[in-house]
Amino acid sequence: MKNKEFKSGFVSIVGRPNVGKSTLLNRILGEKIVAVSDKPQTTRTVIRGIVSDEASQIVFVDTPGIHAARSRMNRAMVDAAYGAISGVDLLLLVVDATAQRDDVFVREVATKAGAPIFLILNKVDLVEPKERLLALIASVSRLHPFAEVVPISAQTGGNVERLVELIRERLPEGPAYFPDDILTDQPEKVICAELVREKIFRLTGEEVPYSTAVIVDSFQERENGVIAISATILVEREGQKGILIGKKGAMLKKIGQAARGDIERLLGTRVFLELFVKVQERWTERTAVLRELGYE
Ligand SMILES: Nc1nc2c(ncn2[C@@H]2O[C@H](COP(=O)(O)OP(=O)(O)OP(=O)(O)O)[C@@H](O)[C@H]2O)c(=O)[nH]1
Ligand SMILES: [Mg+2]
Repeated sequence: MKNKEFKSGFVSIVGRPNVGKSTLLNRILGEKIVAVSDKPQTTRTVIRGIVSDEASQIVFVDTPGIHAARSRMNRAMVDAAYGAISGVDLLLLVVDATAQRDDVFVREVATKAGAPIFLILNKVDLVEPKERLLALIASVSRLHPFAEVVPISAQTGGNVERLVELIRERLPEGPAYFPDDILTDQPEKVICAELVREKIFRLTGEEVPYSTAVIVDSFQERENGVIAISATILVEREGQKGILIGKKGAMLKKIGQAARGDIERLLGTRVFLELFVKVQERWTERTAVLRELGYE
């Protein structure tokens, strides 16, 4: 039977914050389902992205960046990332080719991993001159017997197809874990909240994104095919609420428009998006809220 040769596996994408893990997942899927921003700690939870074809299914696991966490929420984020290091078939350990390399960290993850590791050198579009890349590959290869060292640009897509081929070659035989027509294990509501959160990360400054969470309260398809979404943005202080709403509501409008564009592209239908801002003091330290958000 053809079924016998079907290959499948779980592949975690791990690394320090801001190295491009979520950009890579979106690039591989060809759709934006996870938030990407130039601020560290954009990703808060583990989100799976699924790539299926006739002969295989790869379940990619995007994870929060591993960092020295202080708040309760951040500790939960890092725990989630460490949790995704084991129990998978392959690990993509992503490093930023343009940043100072953290060898201690790379070795630590390599020691904890129970699966083969591909060391992914990302952002190579920024590496000049190109000869530098060879030196980088050589030096990173000395840190651990990686199954592969793969230079890519998640942003431009450079070498990403090759990476997916290399992953497929490594997959064990196994069943399809998910239906072949779904992109992620997360409900649409969660992805919509993620896309709104991304806009907050991109459009507001320093502290605001880190005090913000988004909950989709309702998601309804109307008779005319329009999907009506209503979401609450949580912040920790009145001042942050003011910043998010902006002068005469300008900032909230900007966030809503940008998020609606992404959500419409993803769902392939017109969307009506309504946003509300609510202050909930110190929610990043409160178990009940963290649970409701799926962060703990
Ligand atoms: N030039 C360039 N920039 C990239 C590349 N990949 C990602 N970036 C940028 O790097 C920043 C961080 O990207 P993310 O995908 O959010 O990084 P992450 O590793 O998921 O970050 P956390 O979720 O915070 O752990 C964003 O500004 C991306 O646009 C790349 O290949 N080249
Ligand atoms: Mg991320």
